[in-house]
Amino acid sequence: TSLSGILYPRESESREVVSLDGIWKFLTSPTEDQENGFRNKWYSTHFEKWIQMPVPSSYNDVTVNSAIRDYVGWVWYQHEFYVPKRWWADKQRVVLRFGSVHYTAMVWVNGKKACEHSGGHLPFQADITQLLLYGTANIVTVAVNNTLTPTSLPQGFIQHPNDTSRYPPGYILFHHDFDFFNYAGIHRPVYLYTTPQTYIDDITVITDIDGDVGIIKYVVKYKNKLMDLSSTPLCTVTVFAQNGTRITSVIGLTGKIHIPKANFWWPYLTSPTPGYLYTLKIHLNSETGDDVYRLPIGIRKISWNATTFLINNVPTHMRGFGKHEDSNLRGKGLDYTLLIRDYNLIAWLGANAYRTSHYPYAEEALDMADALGIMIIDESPACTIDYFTDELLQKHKAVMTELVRRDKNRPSVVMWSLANEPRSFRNESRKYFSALVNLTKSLDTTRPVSFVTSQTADTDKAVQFMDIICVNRYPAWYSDSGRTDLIQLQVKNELAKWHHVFNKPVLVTEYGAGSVIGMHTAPSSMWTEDYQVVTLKEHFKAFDALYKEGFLIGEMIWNFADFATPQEYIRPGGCKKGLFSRERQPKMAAHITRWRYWTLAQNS
Ligand code: GCB
Repeated sequence: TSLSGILYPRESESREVVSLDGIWKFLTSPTEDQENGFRNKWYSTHFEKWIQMPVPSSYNDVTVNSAIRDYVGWVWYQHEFYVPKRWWADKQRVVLRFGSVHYTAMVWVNGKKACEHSGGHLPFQADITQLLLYGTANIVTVAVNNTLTPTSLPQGFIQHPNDTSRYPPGYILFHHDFDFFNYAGIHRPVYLYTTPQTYIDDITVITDIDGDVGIIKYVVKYKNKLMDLSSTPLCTVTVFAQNGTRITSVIGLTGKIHIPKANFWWPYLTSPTPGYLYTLKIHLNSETGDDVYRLPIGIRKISWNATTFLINNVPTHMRGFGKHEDSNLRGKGLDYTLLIRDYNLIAWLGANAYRTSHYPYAEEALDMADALGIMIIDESPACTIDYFTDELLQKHKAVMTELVRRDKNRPSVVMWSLANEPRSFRNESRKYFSALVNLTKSLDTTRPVSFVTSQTADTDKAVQFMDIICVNRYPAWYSDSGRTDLIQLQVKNELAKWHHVFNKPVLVTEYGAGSVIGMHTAPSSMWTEDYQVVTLKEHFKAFDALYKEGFLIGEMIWNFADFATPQEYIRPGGCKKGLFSRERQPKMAAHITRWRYWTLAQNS
């Protein structure tokens, strides 16, 4: 049986959506007795002792307790809620949906297991119709474990050191090789939503263009919960323009719609109406009643060849950065204020693209990208894979399947990134990535597939399978530290080599320098804002030369904003390569990037 759909919960005339966000009860398991909560069935009654925890949010930075900040293992959340009796009377199907819980989650409703999921950053849900009590209090309990293993994505490693002269018995040392803090908790919204018994389970939309005609191909999948239907439901699909005007309707669970003189989806600053969205209204009529779902769509076409990346047949350069879901206090918790602030800054910079480094971002963030015309490189949570095993590959395939299922209809998503900086010099990475590319291409034939390498054209074993070469490079930072005079020469030679060895377009997915906001020297030196500015400027010159050669398709700075890392002596309180501080205020580097990106936009 194929995976069910995971459509974003949206209200309609047939669906209700209720948010369970708010302040939940929270407690940690005793470190030395991780099974305690399971043995004593913490999910079957109200917690006896707890602290308050906001949802959505990471739990790490909310308290003043380092044991909670650095906790490794099972933590528990609990919340009480009500559902109306009429949902039962009206035979509604009720679904509980989590936008993301990091990393492993087990969910109980009124003491009964509802679902489990492993992998942060992607949604999961369960039909809880039969577990609910209608018209009286319900309890939802969620056990969350942030432990990463050699077969989780990303990978992590637990050590139990036995040197008792240095570590007490039972002491856990947890480490991972990726460079950001392993925030954990219920990170994204929790929703209850209803559907009728026969419901729209999934929608797949593929768009194309022909002259000024927009083409929308769609497939609607429905499911039927209880009885067998005696006839196939009637599906009516109506297209609405952005201003709400009805354009056309067709009938059928699959179909192809032509929109004459269509408004195509264009990236930011390439059209007066970037991010133009139509609405596809799906109306399913069956003997159990009607179900209605509205899906925003953008009409656009992606193509690429050995040198060029095109949107709607127009060669397109990406101007952007890598980001993180990261901010003070909330960690990776979705925050609407931060979300809108970030998009205001993206628009201010004149950027048109970013990579969801190093994991899939919140659906709410991608909604904004769809609507503003920001191109997204949609990355899986496979950061810094060290060891390649069949077990990990199976997990990675499952994650790519979940990611494509979630984001396949988004116009903003223009490329899949399978991983960031895996150890792709290892021979095992060849088979591993070839299998992953094949799987991803079988799930989506319309978008290029890549991963982000930190290897060289001579050592990398996996880039050969990719559509586009994505490279991270830190001249004058991690190599030849302090030597900004070498940047132009090194960047030009290296990127040209990538192209000439593989005959594919090249995208710089990371480069930059750390700067502590407010720190200055002349001449510039590492960690000052001046040095970050010089580093970027030298790269700009190299990129301009390479655009003339024709194979560079874009530039992405590391990083949009400063973010939290594990505590390390190479990081002054986190990764400081942001154009903005962690509080989202501009450094000098933001101003020169703004000047560059607006200039590039005007010349394109
Ligand atoms: C990288 C990684 C990124 C780090 C960055 C850095 O190559 O891809 O996750 O944050 O370097 O600043 O060290």
